Amino acid sequence: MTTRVGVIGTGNIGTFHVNTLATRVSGAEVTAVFDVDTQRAKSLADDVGARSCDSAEAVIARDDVDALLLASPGALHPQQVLACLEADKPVLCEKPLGVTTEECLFVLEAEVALGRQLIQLGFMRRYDPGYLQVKAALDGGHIGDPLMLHCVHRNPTVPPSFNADMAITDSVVHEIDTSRWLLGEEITAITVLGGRTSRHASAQDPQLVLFETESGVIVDLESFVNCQYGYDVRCELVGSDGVVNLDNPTVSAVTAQGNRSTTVPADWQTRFGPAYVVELQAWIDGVGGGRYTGASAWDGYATTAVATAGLRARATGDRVEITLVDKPSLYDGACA
Ligand code: NAD
Ligand code: ISE
Repeated sequence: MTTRVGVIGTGNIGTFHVNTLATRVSGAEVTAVFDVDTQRAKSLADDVGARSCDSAEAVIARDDVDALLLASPGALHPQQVLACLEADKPVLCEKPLGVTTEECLFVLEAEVALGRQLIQLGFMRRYDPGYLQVKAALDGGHIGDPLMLHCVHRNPTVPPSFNADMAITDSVVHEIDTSRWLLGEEITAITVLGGRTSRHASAQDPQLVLFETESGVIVDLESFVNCQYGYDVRCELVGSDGVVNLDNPTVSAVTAQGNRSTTVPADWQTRFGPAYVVELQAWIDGVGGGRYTGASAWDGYATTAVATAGLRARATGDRVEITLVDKPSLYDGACA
């Protein structure tokens, strides 16, 4: 069976996902796309034999669209996800589910009222072989009880408009999701520290972010979005009986003149390229049978709740606590 996908937003990741669906995912066909940049949408549609539509609503309503992929700006996600729910069509929504906690809760409640899961969030690290090995080491009992998680998330550069708040809502959200998923518990408090700022940055950068979890695990994250040298995402999970490290995947190493050197991925597409393919294949495989292996609307809500608390923590310098609503039973047994 082929799942016919409509894509809304054909910018960086929308284009990447359309090409992945068209060339590397089995059982999927991109049939319709929409972007306010109509030239870009048309050119991409032509590349993959899809139709370029006049609006997001038109894509969602089409009879030849079974499922939607949203890669529009995050502020538009709640309204577009709700339209997918109204049309009773599954949707893979790129992160975030929404910009405010209230709108994420509204979407969550709409899905709960529907009584079944149609929403998956695009937190692709859950499909990365490295992160899966870290999780397997913890869940397999190899390092004992988790105590601390040390993380680094560095981007080479960002545009001057990418401010310190965006570093939290756009970049740090990945560690919010991976920490919750790896540890299997919620984050209850967040603290954000600035410090000396890089001369390459137009806003506070780097930032040190601390999460505290329900059981008392401390997560520290260096978020540095102008590190210059490459895309560097690593972590070390410290347990009571051992440690597990996630490094950049090494594809080759040059050893010469007393040195051994490896490359650092250039960008997120390079580093997580394989994870996006697995993510999209799992989504397509699950859509038919209503089986979701990825992040849910609950994860989207919880992540935005932590990120928005992080914005307050950053603005005030205070430790900010996070209280979530009770988790609806619809999400019992979901990954996080
Ligand atoms: P982008 O700016 O490159 O692309 C966004 C696209 O949406 C643009 O082409 C823009 O014209 C279009 N758009 C604007 N208004 C629209 C509307 N009303 N309807 C439809 N399209 C509209 O941004 P991006 O980097 O591709 O990010 C898009 C989303 O994907 C964001 O939510 C971002 O956080 C997420 N993202 C996720 C990852 C990841 O690793 N999972 C990576 C990058 C981006
Ligand atoms: C981007 O939007 C992503 O989601 C990338 O995965 C992340 O590393 C980057 O910092 C974000 O800007």
